[in-house]
Amino acid sequence: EELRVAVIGTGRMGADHVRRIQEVTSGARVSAVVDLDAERAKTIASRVDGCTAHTDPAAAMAAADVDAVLVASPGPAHEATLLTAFEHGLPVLCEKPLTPDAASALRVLEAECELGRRLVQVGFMRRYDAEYVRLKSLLETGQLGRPLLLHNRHRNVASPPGFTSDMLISDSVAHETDVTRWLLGHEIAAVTVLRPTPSASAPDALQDPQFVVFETDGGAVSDVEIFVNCGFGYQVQAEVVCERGTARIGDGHAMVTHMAGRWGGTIDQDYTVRFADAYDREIQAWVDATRRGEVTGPSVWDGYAAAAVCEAGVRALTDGGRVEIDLVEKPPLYR
Ligand code: ISE
Repeated sequence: EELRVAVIGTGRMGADHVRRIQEVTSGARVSAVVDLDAERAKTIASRVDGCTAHTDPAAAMAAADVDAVLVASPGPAHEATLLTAFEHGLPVLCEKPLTPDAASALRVLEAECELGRRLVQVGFMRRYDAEYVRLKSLLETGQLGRPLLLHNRHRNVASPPGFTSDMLISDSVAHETDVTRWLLGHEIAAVTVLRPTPSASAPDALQDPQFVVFETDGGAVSDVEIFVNCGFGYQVQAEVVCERGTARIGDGHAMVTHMAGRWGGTIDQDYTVRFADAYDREIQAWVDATRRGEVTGPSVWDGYAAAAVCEAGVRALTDGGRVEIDLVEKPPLYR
């Protein structure tokens, strides 16, 4: 049976996922789209056979021809949508962030625990990127010994309108909170944020770049350079320093050219391009698992931990100093 998916939110990611499900993913089709902007929902629905357009997520989730939900609306709208999906027992792929803060993430976590089974996969797509997967597999062999340090670089060409200094943490570094936890298998226990003099290319009053330092409960340190107006390309790199060696990804040397007295290559400009394959694999894995009646991938626990770390990170950015993170005890559902 083909999985009939309602896509909630048809902004940049939502519209890309509609295209992906229709053109790339096997075993699924989009049966409904939802957007507060009715015209936008109608336009996107009109491109897909048998797809209905809605402005209210609850109406789409109540429809008979919806088996699963992909949530790509803005973060503050996620909690209400997730709780409604739980009422209908619908499996969900929820784009990051799970919710904007720890308290709301915890409410979602408690609601899922109440159900007694997982319904949600959180959209931390880097876990499906071929290079990250290779790095994770290498660490798991133990050949390099214990990880001591993780260095992350996260650069965007330019920040979108309305992007705030807090969002460098809550929207961008959110990915490195998950990468750090997933690669190292540790929780993040404390965060410090340093603020270099902003780049002249950063829009008014934006604290860009920032340097974030995570301390983990396993004794490792993970740092993140986040620079969302670097101007030259979309770059995500990671290097793990272990007791017996190091491993690094994201150099983007897929093709090196030598020409006219120079050597070089090209740099992707955008995450929908750099992580296109990761998104493809993420959505395919979600569809496959859902059709088997399973839920895999990053969980609500991972979404909650990321929300708690980001909230502490924003506090560290604002107040300065080191902020500790206090997670609730991990419920059995996620162990
Ligand atoms: C955006 O929301 C993402 O998720 C991208 O992966 C990240 O690079 C960007 O900085 C965020 O704004």
